[in-house]
Amino acid sequence: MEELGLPYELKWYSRGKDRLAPPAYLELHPAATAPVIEDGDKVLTESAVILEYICHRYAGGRLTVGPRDPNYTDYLYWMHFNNNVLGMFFAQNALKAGSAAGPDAERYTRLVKRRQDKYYGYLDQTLSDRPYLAGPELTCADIMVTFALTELPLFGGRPIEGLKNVAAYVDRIRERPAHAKAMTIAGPNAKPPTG
Ligand SMILES: N[C@@H](CCC(=O)N[C@@H](CS)C(=O)NCC(=O)O)C(=O)O
Repeated sequence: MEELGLPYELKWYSRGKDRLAPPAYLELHPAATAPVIEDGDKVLTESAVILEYICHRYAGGRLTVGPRDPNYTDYLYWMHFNNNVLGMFFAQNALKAGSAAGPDAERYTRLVKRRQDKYYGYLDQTLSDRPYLAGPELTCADIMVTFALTELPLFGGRPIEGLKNVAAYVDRIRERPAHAKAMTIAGPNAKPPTG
């Protein structure tokens, strides 16, 4: 919303003592995943869905790439990159929690490591010749992927150490006024609004 300069209201839901989403958040949507948006009587989850919905419905397709554009496949691929990242993240957490043991644990550990190495390696390689993932301009694909690079490591996701082009890309994103403002309002160090 900050990148598009559109008006919105941010609602804050504090976690319960169990560190899970509170009942009011579950009432909003049974998936209880973040993010969730409310637009009139519509309630939407899934970040990729939310991004495309807002850009097409309220911004004439800005920040998106169309099927006839030459960079469409790049856009599509990076829009969905988090499917892999989050899969690895949850597998890693399950392994840490000890839900897999013996040969299974060993196999999954190797699988996660191999995927992490290859996927993040491909990300770094992609960013060697372009400032943003789908080309010269920021798109929703960058908004999708940035979360995995800046926020997920705070919860145990793969850090970006050793990935030179990714590190420069993250700096580039952080320098954007819209990103900086969004982080002030809703980033990991943001405080709930008072009153
Ligand atoms: N595929 C979903 C994944 C959403 C997701 O798992 N979000 C995390 C936060 S980043 C979540 O809701 N975790 C549960 C929790 O934090 O309680 C999307 O892209 O929106």
